[in-house]
Amino acid sequence: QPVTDPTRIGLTKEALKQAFVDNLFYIQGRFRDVATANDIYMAAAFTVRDRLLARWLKSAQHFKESGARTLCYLSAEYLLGPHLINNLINLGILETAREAGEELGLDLGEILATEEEPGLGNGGLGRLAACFMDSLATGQIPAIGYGIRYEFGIFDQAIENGWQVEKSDTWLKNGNPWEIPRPKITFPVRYFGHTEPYQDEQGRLRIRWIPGLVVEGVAHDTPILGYGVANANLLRLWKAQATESFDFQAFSTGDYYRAVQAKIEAETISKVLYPNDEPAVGKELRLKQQYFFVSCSIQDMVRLHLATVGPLDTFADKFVAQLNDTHPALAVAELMRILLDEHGLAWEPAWDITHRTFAFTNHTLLPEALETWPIELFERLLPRLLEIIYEINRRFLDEVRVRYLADEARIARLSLIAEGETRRVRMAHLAAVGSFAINGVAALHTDLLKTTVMRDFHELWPDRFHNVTNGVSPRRFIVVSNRRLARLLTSVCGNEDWMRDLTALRRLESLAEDQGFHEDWRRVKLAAKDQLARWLAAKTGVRIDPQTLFDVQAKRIHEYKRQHLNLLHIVGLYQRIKQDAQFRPPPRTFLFGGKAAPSYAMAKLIIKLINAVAEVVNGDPQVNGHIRVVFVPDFNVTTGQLLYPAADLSEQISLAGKEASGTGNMKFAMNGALTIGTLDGANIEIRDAVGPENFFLFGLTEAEVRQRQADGYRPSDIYHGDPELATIIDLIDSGLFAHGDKTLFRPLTENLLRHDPFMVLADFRAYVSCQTLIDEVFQDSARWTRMSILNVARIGHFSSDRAIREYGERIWKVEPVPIQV
Ligand code: 26Q
Repeated sequence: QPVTDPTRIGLTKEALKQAFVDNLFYIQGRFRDVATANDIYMAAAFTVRDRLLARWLKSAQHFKESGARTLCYLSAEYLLGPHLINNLINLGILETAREAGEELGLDLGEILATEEEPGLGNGGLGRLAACFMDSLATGQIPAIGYGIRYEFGIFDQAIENGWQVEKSDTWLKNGNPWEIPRPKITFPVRYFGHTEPYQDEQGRLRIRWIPGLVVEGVAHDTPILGYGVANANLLRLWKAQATESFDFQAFSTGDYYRAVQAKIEAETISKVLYPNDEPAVGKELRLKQQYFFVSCSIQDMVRLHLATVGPLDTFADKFVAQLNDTHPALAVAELMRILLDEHGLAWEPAWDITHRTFAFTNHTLLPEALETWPIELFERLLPRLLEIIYEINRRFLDEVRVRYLADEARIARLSLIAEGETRRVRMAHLAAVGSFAINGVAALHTDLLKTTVMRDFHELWPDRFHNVTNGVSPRRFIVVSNRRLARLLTSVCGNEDWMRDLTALRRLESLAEDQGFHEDWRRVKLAAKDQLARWLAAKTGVRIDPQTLFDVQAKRIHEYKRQHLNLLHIVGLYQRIKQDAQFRPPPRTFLFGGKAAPSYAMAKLIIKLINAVAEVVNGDPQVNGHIRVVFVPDFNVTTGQLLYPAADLSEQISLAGKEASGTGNMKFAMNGALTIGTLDGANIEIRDAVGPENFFLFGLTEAEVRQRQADGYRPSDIYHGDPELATIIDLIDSGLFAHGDKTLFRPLTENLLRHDPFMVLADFRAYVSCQTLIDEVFQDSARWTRMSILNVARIGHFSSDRAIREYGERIWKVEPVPIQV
């Protein structure tokens, strides 16, 4: 029944104040004078949550009654960022809430800063899932996001003595007001054990899986509200708990210790996010996690279908499920298992349903990042799923055999099973075979997919391949992150429509030469730089000057992303500034941010080198007025919101062909940073959109990279042919940045000289020349400002709203279903 209590749903200042006071008393159980910062945050969050609930329940009810086709996004990661600010904006009550706070003597900024962001992801892929949830709701597409409720998300990064130190992320310690636990929505998930055949009542042969361990998944629901609409979708994350029956079994034999052990083992499954953005070898718990959330999600979809629509033959009409990389690829086998074993369907109709349900997004071309699992582990942990995968493979390879007349080499390449010393299941092949659509995340990436890792699949099924270039949420990355820019854009556009149609920013083009507007534009940028500088000083004691060029590289630390190329440039500048009194480029502040996978030694050494160079450069009075280097600790959504608006220059310098898309490139450009970048991932399309004259391009093309590699790339030749480069590398080896230790950075320099798999040295000269051009252009502040304005004016295509529209039209065939307030 419609809720009408204004204290629960009213959007006026008075209603918000009343609700806040009520919640502080009745939920937090506090009088104002003893309330902690967390009490106040919780009361504010519940005030906003109440206002989401009416919209959410109405959406759910309407979707159910109308039988709306629903997109299920299956992702092991959601890097959401703080909820409160986003929900205030989407409800359109940010300013009202600020005023309500003021009248209660509360500072909204402080309340917002109290929230612990849910860091349930590593980087790009997890953040993409969060942007997509935002855009799905905004685009009024009925959707459920399924994933894991990690008790510990991505680690908090501290820097100690220049090294990364990981601290556990305790985001739930003060409670999570955004989630609603659903203790009655639970599903059993089986592991281990064996399978056996039996005859069902109709006398048909069926398979039964007798598990060795059963764990339960409990739904935890978070409403995701769209911007400026009443639609709210569901983010359903699963938490693992021990099943009661399992406990009782051990208790009844008097084995209390074993019962408790079993409980711990069960709860371990959703305990912690794997902090790697590449598969780690053979980690049983990781495979357990993947099956855990996939099984709960598919069981939930089947339950919803049976409860609302009915017969399973229409399952793929009601639902479409997007696999966010291969992490949820087991869903293909799990849906088959449920249809075959639990609902008694024959193989062909079950496969028809399954195959019409799934679509698959690939996010990487790096062969080492393609997920495979040893058969031995698979067989032990998921015996029934392996049987099903074998049968999928048998039928698939029969098809291939007929089509290619027993071309054995091709059959081996396409097989879901990689033969070799240890046989392994290829998850990308499982996902591809089980899906009706396969997509890459940027034009170049999709082209390369078709010709490299997925070549044989593309030859087999060319029509299944699509490109959907990534996008990011303009709510999160402009409105939340950069209030001043948002206000300026609104004043130019005359209204806030650009927030849901980012291409409306084209109107800025007419102001690209306007003197007065230039001043407004620069004021906005300077204020963001100032804000970052103040935050950094308070947080780390490091002082930076907002008048300098802010050059930012913020992303996971990876050799292919080439943070060390950036460093070589910095060391080169340091050296030249010291030795040549004539050489005085415009002052720059180099900012780095990003986490390294805890087991990735080279990435950690790169962080150490950044901090080591920072220590020497910043401590040298001869140069520290010209360049400064800062490593911003704990790059996450919250710190990103400070960095993107403050950047003048965005570093997107991966080796061509390695970065599938990149999304930071879009976030920076949306905030008026100019890009120095290679022809990689979405950089290519960004450059086309903003105009090549407004983008600093350098480096080898992907084709040139392949050619150089084929010709036999010898990085030491480059070292010997470029004295400046040699000096820089020698300087790093000299111990200058390591208090005399000549060996500390050897693993890095030796790798560059001997192997240089990401061709840092090959691109060095072009990179430095491009940086020199940037120095020149930056001094012409009218020219720089014009370029910056044009970047924002032409970045509209990279909104996740556009990406979701493309998925909806080309792949999902879903339609908006508006909800009335
Ligand atoms: C897999 C198996 C076991 C453990 C961990 C993983 C794992 C986890 C996370 C593998 C990969 C990831 C994350 C990958 C990722 O973030 N990829 C990025 O996706 C972005 C969104 O499409 C792209 O923009 C980036 O180019 C891509 O690198």
